[in-house]
Amino acid sequence: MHERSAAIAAIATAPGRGAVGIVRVSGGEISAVVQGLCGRQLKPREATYLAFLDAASQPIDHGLAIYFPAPHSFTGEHVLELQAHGGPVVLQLLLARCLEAGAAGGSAASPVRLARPGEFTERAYLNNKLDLAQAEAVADLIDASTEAAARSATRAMAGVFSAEVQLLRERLIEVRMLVEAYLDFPEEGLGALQRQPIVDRLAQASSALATLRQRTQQGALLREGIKVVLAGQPNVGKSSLLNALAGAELAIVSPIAGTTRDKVAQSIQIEGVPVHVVDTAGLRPAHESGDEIEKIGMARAWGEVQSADVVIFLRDASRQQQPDYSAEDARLEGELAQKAGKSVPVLSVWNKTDLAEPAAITGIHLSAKTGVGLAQLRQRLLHLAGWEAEREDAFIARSRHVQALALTQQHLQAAWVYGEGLPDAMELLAEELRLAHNALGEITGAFSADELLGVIFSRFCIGK
Ligand SMILES: Nc1nc2c(ncn2[C@@H]2O[C@H](COP(=O)(O)OP(=O)(O)OP(=O)(O)O)[C@@H](O)[C@H]2O)c(=O)[nH]1
Ligand SMILES: [Mg+2]
Repeated sequence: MHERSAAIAAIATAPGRGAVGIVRVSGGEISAVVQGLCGRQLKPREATYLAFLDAASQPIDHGLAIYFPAPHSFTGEHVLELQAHGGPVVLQLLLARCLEAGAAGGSAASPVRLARPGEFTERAYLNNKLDLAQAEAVADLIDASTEAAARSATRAMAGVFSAEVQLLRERLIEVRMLVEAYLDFPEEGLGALQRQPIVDRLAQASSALATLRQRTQQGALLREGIKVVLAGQPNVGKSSLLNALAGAELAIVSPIAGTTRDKVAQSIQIEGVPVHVVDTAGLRPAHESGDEIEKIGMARAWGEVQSADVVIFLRDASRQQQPDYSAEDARLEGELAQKAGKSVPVLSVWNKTDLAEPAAITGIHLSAKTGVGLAQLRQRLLHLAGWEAEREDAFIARSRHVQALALTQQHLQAAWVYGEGLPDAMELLAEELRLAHNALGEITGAFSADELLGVIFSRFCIGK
């Protein structure tokens, strides 16, 4: 029997106790499980209150059973859903009973095994109930840590994202049709009349892609958030700033230089965007650094800087007049810019402005103690992350999608260049379009060469 047609079973609700717990079975033939557990066959899609029976026909629990015959179920297969009391033991008993009843069904029935993680959704994808992007959105909705993330996951799950991707693919297919037709029938030549539609459609596809990329990037931001690393000399107030941003006393604050030795991380959210803030050990020149632990702490701090999306370079406004302090600050600023990733912004932030006004006008001025300037810092972080608050149409997305769209754009740009040199570069243009089309197809998992052929043959009168 094919591996995929085996029935699978799992507890669908979260572990622990709850008022209700659900066991779900999905597979090719599950009537033995229905019979074994419910003592009869069930009407489709109707909740029936009954006793869930063990092998000796004794009740394990009472609850609701619903049978969804294929293809009208989440997975597209026959599905049995048992809603029982939500205790871990009772749910384990029910699950074990489902496996047993499947095995007892004889050769006519599918054997039932435990489902792998995500396997119900995987089957929904394989049975064309969802495409890849929608399947991912199911997981994203469950994992969503903010309301905005949940709303954009719902949009993606409903297929809005996939539909946009599909629209763009159709535009590419149209250009490809024109190009491939020329390649197949070059003797007919490419006059101005035929060049223009190709160029026009390329332009349309490029601009649609640009919009889609923006919306997707916003969605990736909502899902993955950004990592902000607090770096600076000892005692400038990094731990105080972490605590102020988090609104909780997470890291130890003291006037002793070198208080923080290890990194302290906390996730906060700003307007629904997850921001992972990392407080680090104060940085001093290597020849000055104290004991072994402090050296390890500083090495970790540099490690964090290297993987940051944004670095906050925190400076002490009350010490700016001290030559030693400001010389070290200038050196550190250079080293941070060098060690942070190439496109990673290093944001200069002056702290302790309640004690002294910073001489520098640039950068953000704040006081972790009084809270002045915190709101401005939050906005600045969102801005640096590329967040556009007014955009309400973000799609929850993964870096996989963002990368696929970036790749599509690269190929479209190359295609554009070849488009300038038509008709000589026709074959190169065709190849770039094919690559762009493939890259896009990876998002929904829809790519197949046959699809393009099908469209070409159905729309073109090839037998002329
Ligand atoms: N007046 C004033 N004092 C502050 C402010 N922020 C921090 N401090 C004080 O500065 C001292 C050092 O603060 P921390 O937050 O421990 O500094 P840090 O940068 O984490 O120091 P290390 O962990 O040693 O690198 C403490 O005594 C804080 O109370 C501020 O905005 N205003
Ligand atoms: Mg500290």
